Parts: sequence; structure tokens; C-alpha cells
Amino acid sequence: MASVLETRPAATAIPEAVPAVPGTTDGFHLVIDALKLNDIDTIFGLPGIPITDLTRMAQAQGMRVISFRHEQHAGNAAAAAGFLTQKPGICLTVSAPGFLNGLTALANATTNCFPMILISGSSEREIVDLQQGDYEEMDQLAIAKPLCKAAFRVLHAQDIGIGVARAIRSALSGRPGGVYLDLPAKLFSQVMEAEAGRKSLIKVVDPAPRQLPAPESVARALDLLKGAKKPLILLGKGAAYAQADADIRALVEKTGIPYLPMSMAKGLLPDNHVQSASAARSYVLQEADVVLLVGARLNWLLSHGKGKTWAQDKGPKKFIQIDIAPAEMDSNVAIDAPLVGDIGSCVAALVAGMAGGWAKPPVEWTGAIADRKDKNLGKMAETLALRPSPMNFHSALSVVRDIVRDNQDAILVNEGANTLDFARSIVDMYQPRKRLDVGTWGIMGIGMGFAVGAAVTTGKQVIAIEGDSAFGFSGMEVETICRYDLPVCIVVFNNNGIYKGTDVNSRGGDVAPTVFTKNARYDLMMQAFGGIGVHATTAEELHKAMAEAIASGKPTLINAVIDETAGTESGRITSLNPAKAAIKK
Ligand code: ADP
Ligand code: TZD
Ligand code: MG
Repeated sequence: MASVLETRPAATAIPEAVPAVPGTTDGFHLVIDALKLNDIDTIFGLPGIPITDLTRMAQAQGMRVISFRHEQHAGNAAAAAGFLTQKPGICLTVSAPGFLNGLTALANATTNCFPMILISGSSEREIVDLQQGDYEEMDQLAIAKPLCKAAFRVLHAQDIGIGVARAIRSALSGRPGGVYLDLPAKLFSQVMEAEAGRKSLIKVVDPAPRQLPAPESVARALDLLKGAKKPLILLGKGAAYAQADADIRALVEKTGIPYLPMSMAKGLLPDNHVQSASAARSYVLQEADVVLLVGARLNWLLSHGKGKTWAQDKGPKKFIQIDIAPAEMDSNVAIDAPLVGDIGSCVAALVAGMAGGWAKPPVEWTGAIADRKDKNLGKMAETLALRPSPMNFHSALSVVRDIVRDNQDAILVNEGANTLDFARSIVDMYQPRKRLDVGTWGIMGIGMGFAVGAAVTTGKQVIAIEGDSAFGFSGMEVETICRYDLPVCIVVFNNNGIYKGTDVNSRGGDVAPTVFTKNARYDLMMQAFGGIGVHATTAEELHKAMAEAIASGKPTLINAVIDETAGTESGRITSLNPAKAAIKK
């Protein structure tokens, strides 16, 4: 093992491409070299002690360093990058408060099964462990551990290669998720021989190896599917992440089975696909007899696979579940045919097993779905055509729907309550991995982080459809968007508050807790940083502003004035609010 030659004071303010002593390297350079060796070319972060020089040197070494105004958004950008690329997104923060700010994003990424690595600088171990009160003292490793997939600390420069490799493999293998990497300040200035340093680095080979399903599991799943009278395929964001697009399409089209995409699986097949059952969602969930889950958990978003949503009173459904995490099976209801493996391999095995011919589902089933779809889509088209004044969610979203149809390559970021629920059902997606939203937690605050992450990673146009409350969580990052001149068009659905803007405090005095400043001009925030701000009060103005934003690719924020009475409490999940048992006078 290479020896640590000496410990130097922190590097000078001027970054150097190579360390001062020829033939040596140091902790700073080894971290950068380890990331680059593993094809990681972007860091999302926020500088400060002890990682300021790391950001400078990374930039000097040709990495993209995207600097944010708050670490949570840097973390969310990293998570979006991880989801879109199957490479862990990197978020870099300072110690204690910076680390904690990034931790929410790390926990959220883990919950969503997105691969990311939070790298935080930390204070001196000797002082932290004796609780002697260091600058930004905190036992970060211990705090991170229960909130992510894995957490590691590197104490010696010669272990940086191992630490980075373990972080990458942990984030990507099996069920993807967040990993924490703790780098104490002293590590960065440790010096070792350059050649020994180079040899200590690891290029991770096959970090997410294919995991083939057992043949008998495939046969069991096919048997069950074959016997179904009313089969249904449910696609989740795991299916989008897996990048097995062609195999998934082949499975759906070969079987002729109707499918439902979860929100981030929209576009895996175009939403206007004849087999999409989205417009008859309640009907198919209630009526289906065999359901094939592909990278979707039976959590709250699917009513845990039971109750009224699934018409449990009509008898139990049979479930086939494809997932890489074996323990996911039976988490909420019995899984009759578990198919454990990576989605690409599992779906390919099912398709291969159908080679002998496959009977399409009964026309009574597909016909009944088509009838309901026609009826519901007809009703929706009438509502979307209305042009009320002020705009409501439907009229504004009819514009977004048209713009997305005309720009199918664009990535849609979406958060809010009503703004989220209506957009998810109204705005069709046409390509895989083009929709990023509040995910498994239903968390507000992902907006600008996801938008920056998506724009930087793909270079494509981003359209962020934001509730006015949702936008507030990350609104300061419009400066980041302007600074890097990113092609992001933000539309703030401004209904003066959380869910709606009409609540009153019956006692007078302070305004109600859900209500914001009336008639706020979010567009002026964008103008403050040199971006384009537009105030839109009609569908025509909204359409013009969005079309111009996309044509120019310029950072744009459109303040879309929405009827403050139009929303409902908690959007579509009103029922999750605890019942009020008593009215206290
Ligand atoms: P949704 O919210 O869209 O329903 P979930 O996040 O609940 O989706 O489910 C995603 C599931 O996909 C997780 O259980 C995860 O283990 C699984 N998953 C992620 N990537 C893969 C993969 N490559 N192969 C198999 N399963 C995967
Ligand atoms: N804090 C966090 C981090 N996540 C949350 N989900 C919430 C608070 C609670 N919450 C929701 O679930 S939606 C929402 C909040 C505050 C905002 C809804 O208001 P909006 O959307 O303006 O974004 P609409 O269109 O007015 O409904
Ligand atoms: Mg609102």
C-alpha cells in the first residue's frame, strides 16, 4: 500500500491542475480522478470549507461544476441526473448544515430508487468524536446511514479509489438509491506518490450486472397471464429507469394487454397509444383479474393493492410482479408470481416465452375499456376547449398539453397539488423518461433542482409546471438557471396559495395558513437575473409565451394567473387528510 508522505495545509485559493510537488498527488486530485475514471463528468454542489478548492480543481480538470444557491436543489439535480442516465448523480456539500440541506434530496432519491452520491466534507474526526465543538461539527456518517442505501467514510488518500468505487456500486447495483460519502477536511491535503495514487483508483466494472429471472418464475408468470380474462400491465418509474424501452414495448404490443403508466412511466409508450388505459384508470383497476407490475411498488400511490380502488369485495386479484428487490414481493398483498431480476432481462424472458404464439385478451375486456376511454376523453376534450376568465387548471393545461405535443423531446418537471394532479392526467407524454415529478413521497421542492439536473444532463428543453407554493421551495434557483443560461421554461400556476387562494381566517388578523400574497408577480423574479419574465392572464398569452421560450431556449418564467377558487384541498388526495373529529369553538 502506498504511504502517505505528508499532510499539507489546505490548498491555496488558486487551483492548480497538478499538485505543487512534482510526482505527487493529493486527496483533492484523487477524488476528481476517481470520479472521472468512472465517467462522471458533472458535480452539482455548493462550495465552502472544506470543499471550495475541490470545486475549483474539478472545473480546472474539465468537469462541469454546477453551483447552486441551496444544497437541496443541487441534490435534487443529482438525483434527476441519476434517474436519466443510470450513472449516479453527484452532489457536493460542505459539512453539517450543507450536509443536512443535501440529505433531504439523498433520502428522497433513495425513496424514489434513483442513484445518487452525496459527497460532503466533514470536520476533524478527533474533535467531532470527542464533541469538543469544531467548526460545523457533526457526526454526518451516523446521521446519513439510516436515510440512504449505504454510507462510507474515507480517512486515507490511498483509500479514495475504493471509497468512490464502493459508492458507485452501492448506488447502482440491485435497487438503485442514494449513497453518502464522507470526506473529512484532512483527507484533501494528504499527499502521496502520483503513480501509487493512480494505481489506487478503481474503474468499476459492470456496476449493475444483469440479474436473470429463474426459468420456473418466468413459466409461472406466463401461466398466470395466459389464464387471465382481464389482464392489465402496470408500468412504474423502475421500468422507465431500466431503459428497456424496446422490450417493454414488445411485451405490451405482443400481448395486446391494456396498460397503465404510473406518472413517471408516462411516455414509455406514447400516451395516445391504443392500448393505454389511462383514461379508464378506475375501471381497469377495479375490473382486472391479473395484474402485471413492472417496476412499480404497491404503495400508497396504488392504494396498497387493496380496498375500493381494486374492488376487493369482488374477490382478490392475482399479481405478477417484476422487481429487482426480492423483499418487495408480498409487501402489501400476496404476489402470486414474483419475477425477481432486472426489468430488461425479465421482460425479455416473458417475450421469449411467448414465441410459440400468444392469444390477445378477450375483446369484451379491451372493447369495454375502449368505450370508457372514448367517453372520458370526449368529456375531457370539451372541458379543455373552454376558455374561462381567469384561466382555470384545465384551460391553462390545455395549452401545456399542446406545447408538449409539439415538443415531444422536451422534459416536463411537475410539482404542486392541483397543478400536479391535473397536469399528470391532461398532459400526454410521448417519449420515455421525459417526466420528472414529486415521486414516491409526493414531495414539494424538487422543481428547480430537477429542472437544472435535466437541462444540464441532456441539453434538452425543460418545461417546469409548478404550483405557486411548490415553486417557492426552490424559487431562488432561477438565478442558477439564468447564470448557466439553461433552456428552462417555468410556468407558475399562480392561484394565490396552497390548493387555492380563498381561505379566510375566521378570527381576522393574520391571513389563513394556505393563502399567499395576492396577485404576486413571480415573472419579475426571473427578470431580476436577466431571464425572460412574462405575465399571462389568458390561454393565448400563455401559449405565445411558452412557444417563444422554447423557440429561443432562453430561461423564462411565465406567471400564469389561475382562478384562485379553482383548486381542491390536497388535489386528488383529499381523503388522506385526517378527519376532523370535533369542532372547537
Ligand atoms: P412508481 O412510483 O412509478 O409506481 P416505484 O418507485 O414505486 O414506481 O417502483 C419502482 C420499482 O422499480 C422499485 O421497487 C425498484 O426496486 C424497481 N426497479 C428499479 N430499477 C429496476 C431495474 N433495473 N430492474 C428491476 N426493478 C427495478
Ligand atoms: N412540504 C413538503 C416538502 N412537501 C409537501 N408535499 C408539503 C409540504 C405539503 N404540500 C403538498 O402536499 S402540496 C403543497 C404542499 C405545501 C402545495 C400545493 O400548492 P401549490 O399547488 O400552489 O403548489 P396548487 O395548484 O395550488 O394545488
Ligand atoms: Mg397554488
